[in-house]
Amino acid sequence: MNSRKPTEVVKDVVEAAAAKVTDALTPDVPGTPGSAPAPLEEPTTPHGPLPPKGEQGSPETRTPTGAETGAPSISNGQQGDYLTTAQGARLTDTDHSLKAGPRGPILMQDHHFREKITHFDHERIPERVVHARGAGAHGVFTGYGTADGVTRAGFLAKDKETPVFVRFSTVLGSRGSADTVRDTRGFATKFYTNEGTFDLVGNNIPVFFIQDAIKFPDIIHAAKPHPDREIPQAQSAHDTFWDFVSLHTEAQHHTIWNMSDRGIPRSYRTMEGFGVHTFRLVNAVGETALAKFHWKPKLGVHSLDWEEAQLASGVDPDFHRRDLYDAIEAGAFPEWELGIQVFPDIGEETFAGIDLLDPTKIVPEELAPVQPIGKLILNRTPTNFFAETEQVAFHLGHLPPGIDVTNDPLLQGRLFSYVDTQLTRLGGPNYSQIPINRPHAPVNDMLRDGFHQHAVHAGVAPYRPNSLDGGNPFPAGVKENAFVDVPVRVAEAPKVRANPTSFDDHYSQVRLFWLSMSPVEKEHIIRAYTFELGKCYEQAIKERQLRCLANIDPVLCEQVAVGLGLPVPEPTVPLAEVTASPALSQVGEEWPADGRIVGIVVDDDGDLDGVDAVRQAVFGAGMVPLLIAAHGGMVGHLSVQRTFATARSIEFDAILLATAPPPAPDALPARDAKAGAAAPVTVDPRVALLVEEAWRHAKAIGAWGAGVAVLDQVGVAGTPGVVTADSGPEALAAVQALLAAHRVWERFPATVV
Ligand code: HDE
Repeated sequence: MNSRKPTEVVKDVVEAAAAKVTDALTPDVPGTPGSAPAPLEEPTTPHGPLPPKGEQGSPETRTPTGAETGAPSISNGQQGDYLTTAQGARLTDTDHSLKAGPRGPILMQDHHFREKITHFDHERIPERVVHARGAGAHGVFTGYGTADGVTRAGFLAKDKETPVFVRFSTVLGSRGSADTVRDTRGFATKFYTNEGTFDLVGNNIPVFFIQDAIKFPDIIHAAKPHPDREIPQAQSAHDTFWDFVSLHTEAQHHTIWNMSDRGIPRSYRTMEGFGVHTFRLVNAVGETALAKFHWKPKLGVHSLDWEEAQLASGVDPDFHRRDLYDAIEAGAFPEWELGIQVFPDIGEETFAGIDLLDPTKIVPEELAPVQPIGKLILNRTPTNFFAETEQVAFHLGHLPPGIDVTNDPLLQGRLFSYVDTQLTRLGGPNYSQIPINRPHAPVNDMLRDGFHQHAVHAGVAPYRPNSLDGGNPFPAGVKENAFVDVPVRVAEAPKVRANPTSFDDHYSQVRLFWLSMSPVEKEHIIRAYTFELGKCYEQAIKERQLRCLANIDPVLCEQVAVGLGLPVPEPTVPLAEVTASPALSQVGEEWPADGRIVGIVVDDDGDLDGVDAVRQAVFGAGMVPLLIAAHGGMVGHLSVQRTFATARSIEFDAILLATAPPPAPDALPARDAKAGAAAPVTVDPRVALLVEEAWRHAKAIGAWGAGVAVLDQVGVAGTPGVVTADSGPEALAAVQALLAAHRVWERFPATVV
């Protein structure tokens, strides 16, 4: 037996492996797969599992009923130096099945073979019916104490820190679909509060397609791939989606948000989040208020360009997932403020004429400001995707004392759906005992048995009242901080399948959204509708949606009609008189550039000292520099992260050119179509393409020294957001200033106002 502690052995192995790799070849950019560099030869000296990467975290080790165990989380998954069976018996060989002779049949008695294959056969679980594609991260929430007057929820108290797990997602695509498709994004947060877990299961869009939960299967069936061919994957640009939303006009508000830049976020880090429904808050003396939850990203709300999003779907389908994890690894921790809009709870459940129970309506921030109540920082990536991101189970019925639900008919239906779905997805009723779902508050329920029961319950009386277990567990009162349902009065009314008439207004807020957009955002909305409807086959569906657009705005309708080659219909309802809400626009301010990716084109003859200085300055500014050169390995004393063959513009927020590299030896169209250029070129065509695409996507471009020649060749010199400077650091400073506004929108003047 090895007498040394596993951690000591691990440390030696990591250090020995690291020593073999030169500093120059281990760039301090995020994304390396393991916690130690891989040695060239296969390691053969037994030692324990390597530790997770520095930025990785796991669920705290808690018992199934929420008690701290004190065990390090790494001991959860695997331990010991040797390969074993699931029962811990050490194995000599996992490469050969047990056979009757080397050429004979496999023997039934080969337990290791059967165990390995059987387990493999069952590795997959059903993916989520919606929000299947997602990425999670751990973090911490700190209360500001500013919500104390309206809610007694303890996790919002001043400086109170609560661990959280957040899962971002798309809605429509299957688990392996691309991140950057046009879609709504999920923004679900699990707060492990010591008064019980609170799940805020929201989206990046503050309204929803439907007003009643019973319509959820309809919108999802319409938006998912067609049932016959199962295409298109993760898209709304198809007939069934537009068929439904053009007939079911309460969906028009959500649809315009999806057609806006909100449907193609730059990053999970640059999304707002919304609880969507109105919740009811209860303070320490039992007073209630109505509230809507908002997440405000520190970096501002930013989006991709549509062509960029489409390219990313192929070039890097994991674009958002990678961005989230790379940013955390680089120390650019994503950050949001949680805020609430608060409304008096005076019976009607309306505010400024807006029905607070209608989930297709917002309350403009200008009418009810968002008041910050706490801060969320994501600072750890998961150690294991399946265990954490796939198995996390949210439910908006997971509420701590101080936060309660309202009668929003969408919310009411969701209260049913989330438990129901986990029963199939996670294989039974005990999914709260899976490590990522374990509460951090003491659990004493009377739920027993069932598939995958992890708790070893003592006692004989899981029922109440009992005397055999001494009466335990006892009901708590308000004094003991119990969750008390607010005794809201329910109006006497007939039992009906109907909506309140206030839900009938389907267009006023759609128009409000449109009128709140800046000109460039309006251009993007026009192109999105035109693209999506242009992908439909049925003429009637396009015409029907144009009728809806006529009820939103004549300019929008006309521009889309022109693109579709169809006549412009007349509105069927009067255009609503609305006041724009500037808070809905994404442009016009300046934001920090943390975690942004700057691509720097270099070659052996370029200003390498200047590039080094820029690289350091990019790191210093909390961004990530990626050097792009003709070949991998080293250029001078600098390590290269991307080559002309592997780089694509979508990966970079800005491009800096230190050189105008001539076509590299592999600039052969037969080998790399990107190298194909119709006319002879002096600069490598892949570099020219990089710059052209970045320019088309309104990105900042900077050049110094020899790099300036690329701008001339591509024909973008002197255009807005294309800067030249005498040195690398000066070029970077100019590009950084442009990055603060996210994109150089003025490069492409808008035609609508
Ligand atoms: Fe969901 N939703 N939803 N939803 N939802 C699910 O639960 C459902 C709705 C949202 O990262 C499912 O565990 C119904 C609105 C997010 O794990 C399912 C209705 C909002 C996530 C379900 C809605 C959301 C889900 C699928 C109509 C924004 C991903 C897997 C009444 C406020 C959570 C699962 C994660 C997931 C049902 C509408 C957000 C089937 C019936 C509105 C972020 O239970």
